[in-house]
Amino acid sequence: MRIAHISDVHLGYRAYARLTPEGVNQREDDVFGAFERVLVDVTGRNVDLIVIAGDMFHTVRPSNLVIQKTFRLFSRFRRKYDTPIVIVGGNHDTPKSTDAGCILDLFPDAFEHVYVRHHGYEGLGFDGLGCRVYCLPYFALHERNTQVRPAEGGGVNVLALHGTVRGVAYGMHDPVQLDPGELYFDEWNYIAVGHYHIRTEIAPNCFYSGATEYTSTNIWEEARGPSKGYLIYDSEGPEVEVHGTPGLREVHDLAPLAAEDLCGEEIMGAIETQLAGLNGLQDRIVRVVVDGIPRSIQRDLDWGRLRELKSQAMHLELALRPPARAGQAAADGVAGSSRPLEVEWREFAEALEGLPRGIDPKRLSALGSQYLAKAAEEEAKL
Ligand SMILES: [Mn+2]
Repeated sequence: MRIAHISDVHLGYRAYARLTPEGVNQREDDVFGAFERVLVDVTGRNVDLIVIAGDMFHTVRPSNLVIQKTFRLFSRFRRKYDTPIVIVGGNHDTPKSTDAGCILDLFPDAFEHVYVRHHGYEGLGFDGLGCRVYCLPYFALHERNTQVRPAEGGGVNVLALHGTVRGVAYGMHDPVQLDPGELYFDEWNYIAVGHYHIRTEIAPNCFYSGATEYTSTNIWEEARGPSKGYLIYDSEGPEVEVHGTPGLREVHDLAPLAAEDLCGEEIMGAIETQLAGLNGLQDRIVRVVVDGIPRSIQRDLDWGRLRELKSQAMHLELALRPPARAGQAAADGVAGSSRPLEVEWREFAEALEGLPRGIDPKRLSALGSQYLAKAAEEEAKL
């Protein structure tokens, strides 16, 4: 059987001031369009089940327009296909308290074969498919009092969860996190994880699919990572399939420009050269980083020209970073000696340069963190 694993769609996400001709925030429209195209793409790939592993909506109270558009989309989909859809509650679309009511509950009420779990850990049986999907929503993480393992018996067992897996997802500050050891990889056929927007392999049968669009608080980090999209688990296939979001808007985080010893005019020249490499700014989201530029030099930049460039792009962000203060590095070193080994490793691994071809720094960093977590676990047993 084949299962599409989608997560972190974030319908209703908004950014920047640009509007569509209809007056809708352009990025909200982009994010909706991305989901729509992903669903169409999925229908062409012979999938038996669709799992949305959390954060289908960006907020617990999406706008009426977002709700209407999502309903129409599900309705168009249901008229043509009866593929079951399992939606797991994420931190963005599930209110903390159950008495607030959850927007996701509208979907199984309105459409057949749509299953929603947003509080509590529960297994859903799909007898016709010979499959069970266990849902571990974000707000069930803290109250899980049983081990997250499938019940005895055959068939395909899938776990769908939304949350931070320690040592794999970075920059997450969730009070409750999962250790990789709590996931019992060997007992599941597949584990579909949502929450971290960057596609990441946790184990060969366990993935963060990553978001379908750039909607995290750090889209530049996402832009440097693997492509946006979704995954397909095939119980007969050799490995998990990666599918990109069709028609995705381009986001570029350009390599930082070193501005030490350059005058304003030279820095402008470097910016122009870098932007020219993009082959047009129109429709793109771009960040230009200028490192080591003193305030006195910032005044010398051609701000008229920069405004013109900004108006050409969907969004152009200019990050001007003043030179590091003398003694800063030494101070970091002192502070560093008392920091956890895991943090030390991550910063070291992510700063490595000139890695051999085919070695992904993110993956290297994640692997090291996994080994550290495993070692800590073993140490705790002694
Ligand atoms: Mn999310």
